This record gives sequence, C-alpha cells and structure tokens, in this order.
Amino acid sequence: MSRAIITTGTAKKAAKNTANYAKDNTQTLLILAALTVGGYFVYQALKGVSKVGGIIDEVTTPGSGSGSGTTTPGGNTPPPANSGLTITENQASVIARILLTAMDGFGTDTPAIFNALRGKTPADYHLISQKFGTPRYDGAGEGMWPAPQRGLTDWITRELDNNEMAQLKNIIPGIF
Ligand SMILES: [Ca+2]
Repeated sequence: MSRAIITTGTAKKAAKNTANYAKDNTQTLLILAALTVGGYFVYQALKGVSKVGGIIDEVTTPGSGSGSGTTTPGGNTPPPANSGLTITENQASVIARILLTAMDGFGTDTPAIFNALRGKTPADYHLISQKFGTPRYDGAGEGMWPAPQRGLTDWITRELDNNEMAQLKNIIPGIF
C-alpha cells in the first residue's frame, strides 16, 4: 500500500498544524480581521458617499432618479389607471422643461410645444403645469425680478398667436 490515504493520524496532524498555524500567526490573523472590519467600514463609508451623490443628482436634476428619492417620490411610478394620466411625474418634469426651453428667449419654438403636448390628457397637462411651476416671464422668456411669475398656461397664451392657439386647441383639447 503505497497509496496515500487520510488516516485518523493524518487528520489529527493536519488539525494540529492548523492550530499551530493559528497560534504562530495570531498577529497575522488579527491584522486580517482588522482589515476585514476596516474594509467593512470603508465599504459603509463609500456606500454613504454614493447615497449622498444619488441625492445630489436628484436635487440637481429634478425628476430623475429611481423614484424612491426624497425630491420626487414615485417619480417613475406608472400613474394609477383611473387618474387620467398617461405620463409619470418624471415624464411630466421632462415635458415641462421642454416647454420652457421652447418658449424661453426671443421667439417661440411652436412645433416643439405642439409635439410636447400632442396626445396629452387634461390630467397630464395639470401635472406638467405643476412641474413647470411659475417661472418669471419678461415678455420674451424667463426673466428676473420684477418680471411677474406666471404659470404654464399664461406662458403659452403669451407666446403663441391666435392662429397657433387654435391649432393647439385641436392638439390638446379641453384645456385652452
Ligand atoms: Ca419666447
């Protein structure tokens, strides 16, 4: 029998060796343990940082994020079936931003307004208006104090002429 087999004696020896290793290398094991614990705290710290980063992202880009953020609760949650909404809160925020861009400054990007509002329900429009807020309007676009704060409908009716308003009434009925 030249074949090496694990006998009780071999196992005992192995166990003893392991014990000796642990005894001789207590310091090494403690360092390893410390590194593991330290690693855990580093991990926690990094997690904290990335969490803060995520919140900053949500604050600086309204309507973005996972939907569990503090600034836009349920931002990506599909709207309830009976709400009349066809868009999420985040989509409403994006559309509000598109509309402001289309109207800001000299002149108006009328096709962009039509495209942004085409197929939207009155409930959608209400939500978009909420997201739009009341930026100050100086007669051409976004202004500074003392330009009056105006809501979305005010902005649109001031930016579009009568002919364009008539077209918009067909594109999104029941609002203007
Ligand atoms: Ca304008």
